[in-house]
Amino acid sequence: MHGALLTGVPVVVCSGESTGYGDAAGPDPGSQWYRNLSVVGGPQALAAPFTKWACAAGDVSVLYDMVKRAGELAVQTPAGPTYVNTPVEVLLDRWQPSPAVGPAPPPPQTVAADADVEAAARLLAAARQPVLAVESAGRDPEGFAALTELAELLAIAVVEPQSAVCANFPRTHLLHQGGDLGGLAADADLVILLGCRAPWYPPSAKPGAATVLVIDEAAHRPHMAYQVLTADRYVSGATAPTLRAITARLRDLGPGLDAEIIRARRQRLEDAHATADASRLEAEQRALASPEGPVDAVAVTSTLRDLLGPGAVVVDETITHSRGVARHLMAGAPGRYRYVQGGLGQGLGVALGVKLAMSESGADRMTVLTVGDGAWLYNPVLAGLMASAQYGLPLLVVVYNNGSYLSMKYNHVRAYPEGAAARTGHFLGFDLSAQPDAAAVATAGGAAGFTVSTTPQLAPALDKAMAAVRGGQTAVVNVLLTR
Ligand SMILES: Cc1ncc(C[n+]2csc(CCOP(=O)(O)OP(=O)(O)O)c2C)c(N)n1
Repeated sequence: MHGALLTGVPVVVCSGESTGYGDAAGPDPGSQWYRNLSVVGGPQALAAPFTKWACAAGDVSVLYDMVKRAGELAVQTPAGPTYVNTPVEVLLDRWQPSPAVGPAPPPPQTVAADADVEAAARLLAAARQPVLAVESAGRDPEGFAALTELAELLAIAVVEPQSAVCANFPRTHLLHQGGDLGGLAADADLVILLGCRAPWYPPSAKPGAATVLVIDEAAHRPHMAYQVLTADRYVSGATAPTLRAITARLRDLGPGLDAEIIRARRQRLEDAHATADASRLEAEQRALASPEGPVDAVAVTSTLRDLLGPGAVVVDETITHSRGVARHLMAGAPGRYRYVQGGLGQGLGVALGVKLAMSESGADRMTVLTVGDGAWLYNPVLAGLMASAQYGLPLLVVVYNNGSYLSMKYNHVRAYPEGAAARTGHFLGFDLSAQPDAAAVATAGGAAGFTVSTTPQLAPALDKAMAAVRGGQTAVVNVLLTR
C-alpha cells in the first residue's frame, strides 16, 4: 500500500475483521479473532498512514457504496490507494441492492487555468536555457507523447532524475540529457519540474538561480511529511492536457519565439547527448568484452535490452545498479520501464501485478523483474513463484547478484569514512554469502533456474530463460556480478 501511495497508483484494498466475539446470537466468526486478530481502532487505523482514505463499513447497507466510492476516491487526483475494512459480520449480513448499483463514471479531469497556462508559456518562451525534470508524466502514454511534443518544439533539455518512477521521455531522444539534474540546473535560467516529488536533496542542493516552474496535477503530495519544491510558479492540471495547452499557446506565440536561440540550443543538446551515448556504448563494449567471470552489471542490462523485444516491460528493484539499469535499458516508449518505490521486497508482487494487468487488457507482453540479490531476499519468493504458476503469470527475473547488501557498505563508509567498519573491513549487515542458490530455489518453486558466472554465458542463458517464459514458465537468471 505504501508503494502504491508513493507512486500514485489507484487501488482499493479490502480486508476483514470481526467484532462479534461476544455471546450474541448469529454466526460465530471463530475464536481466533478474539484471541489473535483484533486491532484496537480497527485495521483502518493501521492502513490510514499508507492510504488516501481508510474507513470501516459498519453495516451491510453502506458496504456497496463505500467500496464504490473508495474506487472513485482512489482514481481521483492525487491517485492512490484507499482501504475499506469489511468486517465478517457485515459480509455475512443480508444485503438489499443499493440504488447506485452499476459502474462508476470515469474520474473528472482537472484542467489548468488559462492564466496559468499563459504564464507557463511566457516563461518557457523567454527562457534561454530551460531544463525539465520529470518523474512520472509517462505513466500515461498521452503524457509521454505530450512531453515529447513540448520538448521538441522548444528544444528543452529533459532529465529523468533518480527519483523517476517510470519511462517518461525516450532515452534514445537527442534531447534526453540523462539522470543528473544538478549540472544542467546550475546553468539554467528556467527549471521545469514536471510531476516531480523531490527534485533536490537537501533543498539547499538546488543549484543556480533559475526560476522554477512546477507543472503537476497535485504538486504537494499530501502523504509527504516534508517536501521542498522551491517553486516560483505552479500550473496544476492533468499532465497531458496541461502540456498540450502550453504547447498550443507556444505555437500561438510562434513568431515571438527566437528560432535562432532554439536552433543553437537544440544543436548543443544533441551534441551533449551524442557524447554521453558514445561513452555509454564504450562502457557496454568494455563490459561485454570480459571473457572471464564475474559479470559486469552493464553487460547484463545491455544484453537484456538487446534480447528483449520492443514490447517487453521491465520492473526494476535494483539498488546500486538502478542508475545503470535506467541508463543502459534505454527505454524508448511509455510502459517500458518502471522503478519500484518504497521498502524493499515489493518487486515480485509489482511485476506479477503488471503482468496480470497487461494480460487482462489483452497485451501479452514479456514482463521482466531486475532485482538485487538483497532485494530478492526481501521478496516473498516462494509465494510469488507459486502465484506466478497458479495464475499463469510467467516472469523473467534477473538477479543482479553481488553477494551483498552493497548499498549498506556505501552508507557505512559515507557516514564513518574512518570508522571501525572501514578500519577492520567488517561491515555489519553487508555479507550475503550465505544466501540460498537463487536458481535452485526457482527450480524448487516450479520455475526455470539459471546461474550465470561469466559474460559469455549471459546471452545464451537469457535466451533460454526467455524461451521458458514464452512457454508460460517463470525463469530466474542469477547473474554473479563483479560488484
Ligand atoms: C524493507 C526495507 N528494509 C531495509 C531497507 C534498506 N536497504 C536499502 S538498500 C538495501 C540493500 C539492498 O541490497 P541489494 O538488493 O543486494 O542491492 P545492492 O545494495 O547490493 O546494490 C537495504 C537493506 C529497505 N530499503 N527496505
